[in-house]
Order: sequence, then structure tokens, then C-alpha cells
Amino acid sequence: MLHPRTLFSLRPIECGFHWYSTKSTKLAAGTISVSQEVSNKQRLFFTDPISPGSIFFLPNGAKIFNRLIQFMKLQQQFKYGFQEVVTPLIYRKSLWEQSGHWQNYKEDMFRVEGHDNMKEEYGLKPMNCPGHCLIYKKFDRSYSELPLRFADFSPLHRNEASGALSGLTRVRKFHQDDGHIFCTPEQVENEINSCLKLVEMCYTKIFPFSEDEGYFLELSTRPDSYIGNLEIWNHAEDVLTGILKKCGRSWRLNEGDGAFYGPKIDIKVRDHSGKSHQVATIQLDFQLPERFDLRYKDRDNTYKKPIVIHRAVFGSVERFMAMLMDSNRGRWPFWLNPRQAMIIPVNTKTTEQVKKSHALLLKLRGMNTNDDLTPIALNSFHFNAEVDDRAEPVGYRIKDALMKNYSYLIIIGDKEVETGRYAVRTKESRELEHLSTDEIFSKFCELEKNYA
Ligand code: SSA
Ligand code: ZN
Repeated sequence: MLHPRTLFSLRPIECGFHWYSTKSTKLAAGTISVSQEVSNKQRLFFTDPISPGSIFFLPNGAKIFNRLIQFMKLQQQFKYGFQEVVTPLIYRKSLWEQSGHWQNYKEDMFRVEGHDNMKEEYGLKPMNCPGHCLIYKKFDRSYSELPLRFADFSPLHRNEASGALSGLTRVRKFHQDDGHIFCTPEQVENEINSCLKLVEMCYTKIFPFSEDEGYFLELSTRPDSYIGNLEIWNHAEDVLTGILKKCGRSWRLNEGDGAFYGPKIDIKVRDHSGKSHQVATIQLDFQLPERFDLRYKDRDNTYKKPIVIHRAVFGSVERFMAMLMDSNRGRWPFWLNPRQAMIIPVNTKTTEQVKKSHALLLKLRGMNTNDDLTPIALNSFHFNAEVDDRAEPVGYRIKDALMKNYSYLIIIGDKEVETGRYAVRTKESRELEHLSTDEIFSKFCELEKNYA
């Protein structure tokens, strides 16, 4: 059995920045970023010095995290032709030597030690690409299989310097919405354009980054420490420049900031203070195919080398969540909100009102009683609904729910019990709509279907 033990010895003892979702008293004023404030109010996540730079997502934070992944999996799989794979977290040092990470990325990697019979050292993965190259190489590949697109949501670890750790934006354990596309040279432009399309859909349509905070593109070119030869680098940079010139969005040069294996188009957004953060990235790589000796059989029966495109659209779910919170200040759209509906019986002494409230709760949550063997159906709807039947005045409970950012308040009084139509309002408007249980449920389904 393997007992991995990570080695922290390369770095000084941690004194990193940390904070708690329920207590943040030790931090000096002004150092609490927007996402941390949102989390303090909504109990989304925290970190602890016991694992610096690794996030504990609380139930509400995990709901948002999982929703984002669910959204991206659907887009990638059914609109953009990706196939999801599930891959190991630790690999022998020899893999990282082959990929060039051991020589060029060693400082950022956690090493893993096992029993004495694990003769070789292991490394905890900071990237998925070498694992995906192994999957590519496992079978003989033909031109007809290309482009081959693998998606992976594995946790990654990078030994970021303790001073660089920051909230959710720079962490040591994170999850990219990662993908690697193996394709022919002729397919590169199409593939990159389709990555840019997904980026556009995400950053302009689904997620509310305003026009002036909107995303912008940078071409990051060859860094000082790189693998491969100059001619190939220049060619890769030319290819990306050509695509950027045609893409219709403005872009700028970020010289020397490419990955060690290739140049990249980085997609950045600004936070409220104007600081830009790299979220999505699209990277062109001629080096890994060479190092892993990847090939495919072409139409003419000769073997050729594919090209690898690395791409992530959120970048990492952690950093993307930080950017969302910076922009929405915790006012989540319905489909992402861990607090979608609060049901409030007006008079908590009226058992009929309380009973109806709980019946509606079960319906909205899509819950089943757990005293039989019927499973919850696949693809069913489950909303984040709660009941507040505390013995507090109704006005107080409404205010409390509004403050906690519930998208909808559903108020049940005697009249509502009588008619079976409950008073529904949004957090933004006092206007009441009277809807039946089924109508509320359908309304919520529609909202989620439309990413509203
Ligand atoms: N192998 C490629 C993807 O296939 C890769 O890892 N590229 S990358 O290094 O640029 O990382 C991709 C994205 O991950 C970045 O754009 C950024 O959004 C996110 N990311 C990188 N490092 C961190 C970190 N320490 N904390 C949070 N997010 C990170
Ligand atoms: Zn990669």
C-alpha cells in the first residue's frame, strides 16, 4: 500500500495568508478581499494553516463549485466534442523528466515519497498534460480520430510560494476545467477558434462580467526557460498571432510570459481594483508531442506528429469563483445561488401553514422520503430551498432572507393555504405573484434551464 508523504522542505515554513469563513478578526482592515467578505456572509469556504493554500469548500461553496463544473462539462461534452477522462494524481519522476516539468517546473512541484519499495521518487501533478499524452499514446491513432479532445477536472497541486498565496485566486490545490486537443497542423486554427468561441460564450453570455471589466486577450511569448528549438517557437507564435489578428477582438503582447512548452493566448479579467487575473488560456504546444513521441497514421499511411493545444476556460474553478464574487458581490444568479428560495409561513402557530411550507420544501428540493428503496431519478431538478418557521415576526424573517441573498421568498399565510397559491417575490422586487406548487417548480426549472 502506498503512503504518500508530501515534502515541504524546499520552501520556508508557512506563515501564509489565511482567513476563516466565520471569523476573520485577525486580518488587518482592507486586506479582506471581496470574495472573502462574500464567503464570510454566505459560508462558502475557508483555509487553514494545516494545509496552506488548499481550500475547504463549505456546503454552500461546494454547491457553486459543482454547478460551475456541471455547466462546463455539458458545454464541453455536448457542444465542443470533448471526452472526459479521469487520471492519476501522482506519477513517477521519469514522467516529469520526459515532459520537461522536472527540469523547468520543479520548484512548483510537490514531491511524493512512499515506502522504501517505491524506488523512484514521485511527483504530485501540477498539470494534466503528460497524463493525457499517455492516454493518447496508449493506442495506435489514425488521422480519422483527430482532433481528439480530452477534458479533465482533476485536482492539481502547485507549490506556490507562501507569500504569493491569495484567497481563491492563487492557491496550491486547484481544479482546472482542463482540456488537451490532439490535432493536425491544418486543424489548429479551427480548434483555437472554437476554444475562443467557448470563452466568448462564457465570459459575455453566461457570466456577468461587465463590458469595461470584460475579458481581454494577451499573446504570451517564449519565456527565458523553454524547451524545444527557436524555429518551432517562432512558428507557433506566428500561428497564434495570425489567429488573434483575425479574431476581431483587441489583444496585446505579453512578451516572455509563455509556458515553458509553448506560446499561449491568455484571457484575463480585471477585479474591482483594476488588477488583472489570468483566467482562460489557450496554448499551442509542439514540444510534448515530440517528447512523448506521439504520432498518428495519416491518409497516406505515413506516421505524423500531432500538435497539442492546452486550454482551460474558467482557468481554475477556484480563481473563476473569486472573479465571479468580485463582480457579483454575492448576488448570485438563480442557477448558481446556494440560497435559491426561502419559504416563510406567516404564522408559525398555524400548523396548516407550516405543513404546506414543508410540503413545498420537499417538492422544490426534489426529495424522496428515505423509507423506501426508490432512488432519486437521474437528471431531476433539486433546488436549494429552505423553510424559516422560527417564532420570529414575519417582517424580520423576510428581511433576514433578503439579507442572506435568497433569490426567491415564498410566503404562506392563511389565504395562501386556502387557495393553494403562494405569494412569491424576488429579492429585487416587492411585487407578489401567486403561484401553485407546480407553477413555482416549473418556474424554477425554466430559470435553471436558461442559466438565469
Ligand atoms: N497545462 C495547461 C492547461 O492545459 C496549464 O496548466 N496552463 S496554466 O498553467 O496557464 O494554468 C491554467 C489556468 O489555471 C490559469 O490560467 C489560471 O487561471 C489557473 N491557475 C494556475 N495556477 C493557479 C493557482 N496557483 N491558483 C489558482 N488558479 C491557478
Ligand atoms: Zn496542459
